[in-house]
Amino acid sequence: MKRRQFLTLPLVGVPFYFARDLLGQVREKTSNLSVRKPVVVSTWDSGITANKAAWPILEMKGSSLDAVEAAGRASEDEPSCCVGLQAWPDRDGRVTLDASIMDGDGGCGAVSFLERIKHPVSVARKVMEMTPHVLLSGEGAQGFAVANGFPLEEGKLSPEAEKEWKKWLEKSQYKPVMNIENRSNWRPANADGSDIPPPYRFDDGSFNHDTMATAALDASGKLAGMVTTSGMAFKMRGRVGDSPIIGAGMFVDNGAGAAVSSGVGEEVIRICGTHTVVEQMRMGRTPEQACREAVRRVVKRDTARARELQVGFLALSKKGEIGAFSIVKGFTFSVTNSDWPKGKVFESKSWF
Ligand code: SD4
Repeated sequence: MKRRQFLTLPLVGVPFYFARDLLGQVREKTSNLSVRKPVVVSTWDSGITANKAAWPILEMKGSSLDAVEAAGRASEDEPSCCVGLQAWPDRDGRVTLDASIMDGDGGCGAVSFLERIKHPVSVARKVMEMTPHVLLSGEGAQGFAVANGFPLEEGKLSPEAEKEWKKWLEKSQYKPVMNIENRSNWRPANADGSDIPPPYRFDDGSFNHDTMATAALDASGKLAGMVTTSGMAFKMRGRVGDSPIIGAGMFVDNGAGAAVSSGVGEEVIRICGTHTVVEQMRMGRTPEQACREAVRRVVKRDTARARELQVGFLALSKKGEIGAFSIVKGFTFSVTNSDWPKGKVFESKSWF
């Protein structure tokens, strides 16, 4: 498709509606967003901020890798429950960060269980560019970061995080909050929204958000992706989610497309989520169909349990098609390109 178009393909009545796709499965009614490149897409409506940092780079014909790193850094700078050093801690009261970055030629780097470093996404890029490794973890990742000039921060919880952690300690119950990251999900009782409590809003009234993941396609047709997160709030100490696992939280291949995920990482790791999505695109599925297939695999494993959790996949094909799919309603994503220089938010379809 040459121009940006939002296509909700009304497949009823189309001769191939009941046709089987390349993988032999019945095609579902689907939608597809095809946009002009360069383009950047990020998870959630807070992705608008991430995209805002990436867009000037892409607009100036910069690389998708630089663009996604800038997006990650912007998210890490923004106070939130779930990204960067101001985020909520693990159950021992320590903030541990996971991040990954990947170009479309197999270059990738990641960090997990990283403490007291402000920009994990940039450390991940250094791992990619300066080491023979893909993933550095914990103390070793921190030492590598410091050796490469990243300041060692204080390691103190933000006031908001401390408050939430203490509240959590009263019950010590681990239950991920569904769609915590989605601003548009909040339904204030007061017209001005002032009654929405933390974790949805901070005391200054600004909104909270969660794991940020970005994919970009640059002017030269190259793809890149990144994810940055503090992982699940109040997780067991040492827990690592999908975000720094290449092929789980994020995967990119210039020959097919890029995919990122947000939600309960354990479910994503089990099915190699984003690798699944990219391989589905390679076999001819649209980004949305590809994301749906990954969601289907999560749901199939334990349907009753799946209703209680959220996993969302977001994909960008090498041709500039965008699609997403989630388990439950409420997964949104932000798109920025020359048609939407300030970004536009879409909601994905969901299984339930
Ligand atoms: C994790 N996938 O650590 C991350 C958390 C997340 O929206 O994405 N939350 O499992």
